[in-house]
Amino acid sequence: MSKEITKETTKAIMKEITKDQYEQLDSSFIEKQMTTKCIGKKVAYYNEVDSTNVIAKQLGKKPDNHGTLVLAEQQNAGRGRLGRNWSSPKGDGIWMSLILQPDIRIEHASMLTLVTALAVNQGIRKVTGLNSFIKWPNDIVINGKKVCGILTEMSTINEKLECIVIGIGINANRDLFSEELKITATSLKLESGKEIERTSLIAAIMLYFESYYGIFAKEENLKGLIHDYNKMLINRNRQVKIIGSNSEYIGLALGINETGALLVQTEEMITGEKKTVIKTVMSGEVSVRGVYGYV
Ligand code: BT5
Repeated sequence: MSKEITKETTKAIMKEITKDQYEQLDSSFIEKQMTTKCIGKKVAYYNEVDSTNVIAKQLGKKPDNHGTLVLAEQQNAGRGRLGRNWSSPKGDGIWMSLILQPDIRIEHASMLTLVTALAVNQGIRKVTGLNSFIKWPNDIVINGKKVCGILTEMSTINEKLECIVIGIGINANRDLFSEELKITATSLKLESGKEIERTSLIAAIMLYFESYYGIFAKEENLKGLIHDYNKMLINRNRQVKIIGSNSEYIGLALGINETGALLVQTEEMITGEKKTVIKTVMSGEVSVRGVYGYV
């Protein structure tokens, strides 16, 4: 049965067409925009993938892919941390994974999430002028809502590091979120009222990353980045709820230490007395929430 073409259906079709005319990403154009020495100099672009992190891990098995950036227009099975989903529709996001094949100790790899958060945050500020902040350890937030998430994974062979993959998901020009997501998520376009040129943002983030990564790699810690990171940390000097798998507690977030752990001041009963203690919270083990909301 054919459907009657009404004003409403025409409007809906036009909306679909416009939605499809997004700024198409182009790997050779992005490579030309890159002003880095190595990071993001090679770009592997895909129209549609399950997850750029999965592709990046496969490419990371081949040597000479240190710094290669995997980009996709759409992810059908985008991944968050701890088995969660990452919503990655076509055309209006930046879904990318950076491959690193560094000579660092395995236990230091998780610090790269924080190095990346700093780079993404600075890139967003530079290109959009928005006041973005870092929500420890892996989110970038604007006005209390999440605009970017980072997922660092690695592959090892015989306990030796094969590659590290840093997945970065940014809601760039997205207009709509599901009822559930719109409570905590936003996009750069919704916050700035302007369409974002994704290529410029990708290039800016890679440039910041290369510089911060160089500082991290000297001693394989965050000593040289703590000051900048803590300045951008939205949780700093705020009450946070630390949610572990078996317990949760509230405390005052003080900032990170040089291993990237969050220092949280709280009170505990020790031998019958209430004492102020500073807890060292490691990423991967917990979720952090504001006491009254997401941040
Ligand atoms: C993250 O996990 O924030 C890491 C997200 C990493 C995504 C990138 S995209 C490129 C690369 N390839 C992948 O497959 N992944 C990486 P987590 O902290 O666990 O947050 C996940 C939670 O964020 C979900 O449970 C939702 O509540 C929410 N969420 C899902 N999609 C979102 C979106 N597009 N924007 C904001 N929040 C979202």
